[in-house]
Parts: sequence; C-alpha cells; structure tokens
Amino acid sequence: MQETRLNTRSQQAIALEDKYGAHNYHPLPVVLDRGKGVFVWDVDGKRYYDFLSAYSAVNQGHCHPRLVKAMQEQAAEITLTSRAFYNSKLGSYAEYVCKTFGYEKMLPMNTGAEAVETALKLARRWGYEKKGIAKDQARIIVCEGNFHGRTITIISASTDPDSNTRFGPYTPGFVVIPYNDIPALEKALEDPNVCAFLVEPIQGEAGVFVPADDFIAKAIRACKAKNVLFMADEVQTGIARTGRMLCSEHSGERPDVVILGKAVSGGMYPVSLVLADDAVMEVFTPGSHGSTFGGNPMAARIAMEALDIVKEEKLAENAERLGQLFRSEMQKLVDEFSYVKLVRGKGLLNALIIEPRKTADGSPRTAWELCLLLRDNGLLAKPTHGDIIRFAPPLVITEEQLMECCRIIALSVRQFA
Ligand code: IF1
Repeated sequence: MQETRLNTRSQQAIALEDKYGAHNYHPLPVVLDRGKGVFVWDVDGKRYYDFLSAYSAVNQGHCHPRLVKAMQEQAAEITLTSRAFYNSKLGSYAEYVCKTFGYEKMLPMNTGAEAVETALKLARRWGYEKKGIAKDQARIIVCEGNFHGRTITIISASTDPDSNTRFGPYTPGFVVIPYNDIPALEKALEDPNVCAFLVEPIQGEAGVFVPADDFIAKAIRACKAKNVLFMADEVQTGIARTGRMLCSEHSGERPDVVILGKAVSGGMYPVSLVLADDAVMEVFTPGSHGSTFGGNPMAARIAMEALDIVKEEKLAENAERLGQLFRSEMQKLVDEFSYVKLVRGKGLLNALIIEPRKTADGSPRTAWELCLLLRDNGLLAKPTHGDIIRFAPPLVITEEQLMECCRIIALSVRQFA
C-alpha cells in the first residue's frame, strides 16, 4: 500500500508536524480537518467513518450539536475559577455524576492519567488511615498488559516496554499479576500491605482483552474479603462503550472506586473523575490534592450534557445491540480468511486479530497495511501491538452505517489477500 498517496495539503501538514512536533506518535497518514457524528473529513474533503473515536473519547459522535451549544454558552459566561473559590456548576455536576453512577462522592480532574493518579493516592492514604498499613508500605496490585496512562508512577506499574523503558527510576509499591487470573489475585491479596487492586474491566490497549465473564465479580469479592479497594479503570470502557454505563456493571458487582475520563466530555474537553463512597473519599482533606482545571465550570457544563446525551440517546443499548451485529459480521471474515484469526470485544469495543504475513513478492501484510487499505476505502482504524486492529466507532452509529462499515472492512480484507 502506498503510504505516500497523499496530496500536497496533507503532506504539508504532516511535514510541519514532523519538523516541529515531538515524534511521540506514529499516526496513520491521514490529516483530519472536520468531524460530525460518526464521520471525519480530511483536509481534502474526503470523508471517513471514524472507527477509533479518539480511543473511545467521542462516544457521543464528533461535534454533537448539544455539546457545541453547551460549550459556546459556557465559554461566554465563565470557564475557569480554580477551586480557590466555589463555582455555580461544580455542585450540581458532582450531584449529577454521583447519582448517575451510584456513589456518594466524586473528585473532578482533567485527564485519565490524572484520575488514575488520584485513585492511587486515594488508595494509599486509605490504606494508611483506614487499613492501618505501616508508613510507605502500601502495595497496589495491577495486571500484566495494563494501560492506565503515561505518568512516571503509572508507567512504573506497566509491563509494556514501549511505555516504560528508560524512564526510571520507577515508583515502588506495585505488584503485577496475570490478567484474568483469580488464583494469582487471591495469592497477591494475602499480603496485608495491599491497599488496592487497579484493573481495566477489559484491557483496551493490550488488544481488547475480554476476561472471563466472572473475573470482575470474583475479583471484587476477593478484594472485599481482604479489605482491599477494587478500583475499576473505566477511562476507556466506561460511558456506554461496552453496552452498559460502566463495563463493571456486566459483573453484577460494584467497584469501590471508579475512574472515568475520555467520553465523560464526549471528546470536547479534557474531563475525568474518580468516584467512591464517603468512607474512602474522606481521606482527601483540604489541600491534600487538586489541580488548576479540576472541576471547572466549562468541564462541569459539558460533562453533564455529554452524560445526558448518553442516557437520552440510549447509547449503551445501541452499543450492546450493534456490537453483537458487528462481531457476527466479523466472524464471517474469520471463517473465510485464514489470516483473520479472531474477533473479540464487548459492546462497540472490538478488535480483529490479523496474522502478519508476506505476499509471494515479499511485500508485508500486517495490520498496518490493512489499516491503510481501510483508510483508502473510507474507514479509519489503528492497529495496537502489531497484529490487533481496534474497532470502536462513536456509539451514535446506526445499523445501516454499521453494515456499510462491515462491507468496507470485508472489501479491504479481500483486497488484503
Ligand atoms: C496514548 C488506548 C492507550 C486508558 C485507560 C487511562 C488512560 C487511558 C484504560 C489515560 C488512555 C489513551 C491514551 C493514548 C492512546 C489511548 C490508549 F488504550 F486507549 F488505546 F494509550 F493505551 N486508562 N488511553 O486507555 O487517559 O491520560 O490519556 O486521558 O497515550 O497514546 P489519558
């Protein structure tokens, strides 16, 4: 596939970013300029289906009119006060999210990583003050293949060399166990210094690893039995992406701490938050944590509108129904093409595993080349970890649009032969 089948406008934009921007990404060669609903357009006006949704931040669809309106209105009133003073939006926002997700308290932050760091600090302080763990001895269990963000402490828990090599020294206090492994968790929970278990209900970056149906439920019960906080990182799986408001709802059990980000704002603005009950959240005392933008009125206004949209447009139900349809359509490709190994996912968080190979003339046929073909055929997706393509469209997609995308994927897989 020609990576350079781009015209001058795209090439100019790419050249500028390459010259002046750090090379901390390897983007697919397409230059996006506009978005609306499930569609994005490049600088030449070519339209694509967005099957990444900015890594599940745009669940409500690009530039949702209600979010644009909310943002414009709030921008003309007040956007940022800092928490040195109260503002007229935070209280109602806090009440709204606590009642939406069924928790007693929320702590507002901005990025997903900040919310994860908040949860780590919450767990450690809870461990010292409520569980009686000795000073600086708190341990937090994490899983192999985890992705929780890019800060030094968070990558100290990572097992992905791309995320953590040559960034040491690392933050101590993490215990790594295999994902989806209850016996390993139970063994790690024997350590009385463990204050929390931090886990993604589905591992997104690792390649949409869906654990056993009873993994989360058993893990929550095992943590409860050992007075350990179960902390669900729902930054990517939350906000209706997997067919429920929270992915952990599929388990029938309730996490002690929930971490949200991305689609809390529908992709309009960095908004994240941590949910917990009073008995946990009360360890944060005035001056013990915060951020300049955390809980600002713009974030509050957008997030309430974004969550309203999820409920009123029944996006979780849509994700559940169309996710099943998508996986059954992809299964037909698995059955037909030897190099399409499997499809897995929940709701509209899915992935296709492509076996890397070379054609007779030696040209590569990896997930990257298939994503270039998909791009040429009008659908944008990105591989993760080489052979896995994540498919995560905005949850506002219709059945008709989803079926058209399945046809585009099937066409591309055929061309990929
Ligand atoms: C990148 C993917 C990566 C997350 C979970 C916390 C965060 C994320 C479960 C941190 C962020 C983003 C980050 C972005 C690509 C994307 C990602 F899994 F979604 F594909 F990296 F793994 N918990 N995920 O998925 O939230 O600070 O980014 O707001 O860093 O390349 P953030």
